[in-house]
Amino acid sequence: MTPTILLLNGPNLNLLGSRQPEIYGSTTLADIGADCVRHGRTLGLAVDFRQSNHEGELVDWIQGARGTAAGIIINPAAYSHTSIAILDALLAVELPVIEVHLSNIHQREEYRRHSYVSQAARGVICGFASHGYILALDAMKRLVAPACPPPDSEEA
Ligand code: CA2
Repeated sequence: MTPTILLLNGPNLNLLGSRQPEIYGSTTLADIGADCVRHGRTLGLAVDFRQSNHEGELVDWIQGARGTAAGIIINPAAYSHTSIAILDALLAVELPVIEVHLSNIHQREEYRRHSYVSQAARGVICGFASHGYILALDAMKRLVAPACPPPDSEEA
């Protein structure tokens, strides 16, 4: 069975491509989602790509991943720096978690340099713009199905 990766995006990321392109680039979230689904397919992973502006909805989705997803990739956006609720949900779900940020949060304002979510993450990728999501999928593939070839490979 194809493992599913839940890929979550936090508040305001729905605005990508429309404002602040000097920080976040000109790619829209829909473009990133389509790239992730396509790249996931080449890795033999199904990608369930979602965005919410609501902390509780993100917590509900993380809780719902138990038994349905093989791993979680999350760009928690501003909730990275504030949300113990999202941290607790990620710790409770007991799945591999990778945190992604478009920008290099360590090069920015002091308040962005700490992420609560990082405590639940196997790894953190930041500063590579939308390519960070692709890097996270490659890393997740190794965590969830290291020996499993993609569907179109000769070994499949
Ligand atoms: O670099 C990232 O991916 C961030 O998670 C983005 C968050 C920010 O709060 C984090 O510190 C770092 C902000 C997402 C807001 O995205 C916008 C996109 C376009 C226009 C306005 C906001």
